[in-house]
Amino acid sequence: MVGDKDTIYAAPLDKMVDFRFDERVVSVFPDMIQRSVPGYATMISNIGVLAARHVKPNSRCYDLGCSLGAVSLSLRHNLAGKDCQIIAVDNSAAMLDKAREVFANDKGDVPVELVRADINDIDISQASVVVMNFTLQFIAPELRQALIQRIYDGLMPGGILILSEKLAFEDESTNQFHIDSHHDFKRANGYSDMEISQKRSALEKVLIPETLTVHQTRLKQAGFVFVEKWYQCFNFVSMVAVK
Ligand code: GEK
Repeated sequence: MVGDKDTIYAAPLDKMVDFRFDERVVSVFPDMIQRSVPGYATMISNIGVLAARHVKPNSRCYDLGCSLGAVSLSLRHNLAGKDCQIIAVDNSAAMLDKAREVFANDKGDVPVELVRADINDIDISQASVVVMNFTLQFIAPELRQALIQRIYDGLMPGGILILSEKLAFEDESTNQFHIDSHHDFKRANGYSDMEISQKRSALEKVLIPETLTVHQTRLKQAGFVFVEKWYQCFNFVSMVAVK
């Protein structure tokens, strides 16, 4: 996937507005996420690998908060011939319009349905794989347990949830270590100190990270029998939970 270079926060902004997934973000999204999330490409390709082991015949695979469909593409290319269907959901019209173009140019044969909806409202059923790749962090914390429970309830026995999140750490020095390392990663990828700081302010009330313990406890409380962190780079983690 190609797009423009992310320069959204490159010039000083008079007024800081909360981050939104609008047309401007969509046009730079592949560049933005690649330069902002350490390990993004590794996570995307291995989500397909993990899914291939756990997918079941005649089942659905959900990509919740699909953005431009990177996870769905990875699923599609790893699940050929597996008798499943992919349902990719996002509530940003701008994201889904662009995602439609992405899938129109993709040759995979696993059916993909793109749905514009709030993931808190959709039906989840007959699922063998559910992926939330950096989406739960944008859901209001008080709604998170109910969403994880609906995912658990909609999964077949043995089905999996892959959950990737930006983490917070209880211990202040550990937290600071990861924040500083992440900012170094962004600097190494060409973002200026001003871009890093303006983006941080824009995300402050929108992206609410939690600790690994909070995530693990929530997943166990929903009923998942196996919960494992399979990837971490700095404060970015991906977990797998098996029903
Ligand atoms: C990737 N998974 O490339 N309902 C539906 N979609 C939502 C909601 C909601 N309530 N809240 C946020 N979103 C992708 C990256 S980005 C992560 C996911 C990031 C959507 C939002 O519109 C956006 O497209 C996505 O969740 C989060 O692997 O940009 O850091």
